[in-house]
Amino acid sequence: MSTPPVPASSDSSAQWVDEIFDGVRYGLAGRVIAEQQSPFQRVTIIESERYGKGLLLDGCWMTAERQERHYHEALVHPALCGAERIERVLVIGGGDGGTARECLRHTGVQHLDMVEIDGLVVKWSQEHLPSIGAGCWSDPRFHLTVGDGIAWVREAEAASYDVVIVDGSDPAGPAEGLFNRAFFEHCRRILRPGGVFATQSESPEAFREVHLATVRLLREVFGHADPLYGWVPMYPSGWWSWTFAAVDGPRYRDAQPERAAGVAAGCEIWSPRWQSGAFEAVPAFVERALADGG
Ligand code: SPD
Repeated sequence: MSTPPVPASSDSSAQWVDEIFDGVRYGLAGRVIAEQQSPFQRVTIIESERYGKGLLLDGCWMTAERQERHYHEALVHPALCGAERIERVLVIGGGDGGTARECLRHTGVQHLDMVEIDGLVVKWSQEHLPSIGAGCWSDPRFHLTVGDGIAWVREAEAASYDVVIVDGSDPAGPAEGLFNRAFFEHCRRILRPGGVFATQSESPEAFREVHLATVRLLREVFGHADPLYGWVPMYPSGWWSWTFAAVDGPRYRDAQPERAAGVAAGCEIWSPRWQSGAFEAVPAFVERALADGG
């Protein structure tokens, strides 16, 4: 039986805007304010009641003004506080600017390349979500290339970055190639000794197999890789992960105090204490699956 649409609130223009995944809806009350098919994906900007303006790609939640810190702080600071040096940073994806913004809060970063495939994501993030990228767009250390991040990594010189961060969407469409062995091997090749790699690694609940496969593969390619668990309430299941990898040991697990002190006061979620707990919060089923190799 079909049910009539339910107004999201007393504001008659508000509707539910949902990501529908595996029989579950993850929705915000709000309204679509811009939508367009780019050469790569459907880009949607909404104005939500609870979390401010937000971005969806192909109907999947990417970010929102009043929730993005859960995601960007968790992705960036374990890497930037763990690498031996942080002069040169590469961000693949990240077109809303939030990852670059958090990286550039570290004064030790001298040069940041960001390679985002979809120019419309950058343009609309600058226009509609300016608080997310904030000062990154005009920071002289920031260098944006609208292009293919997979090709960039393939063509980059060996040992040319201290930190490589992948801020992509789910492994379908333009982000599919950001989860495979060849891509991770190039990321390892372009890291300097003492470098750290970081990627969003999906939900241990909603994307269980992708999550496990990503952690296993990163361990094989880098030698050391560990997932960190947190929450992004608008994403499928709300339970999210980021995985960090390094060649010379799990240096991403312990935040260097001086670097941490430089950014912690400006964080909403991340702190060295939160990070320690989040690396320890490995669900039992993940621990078993990774130990079994099964
Ligand atoms: N299922 C959503 C995964 C999205 C990861 N990237 C978000 C982009 C935020 N900068």
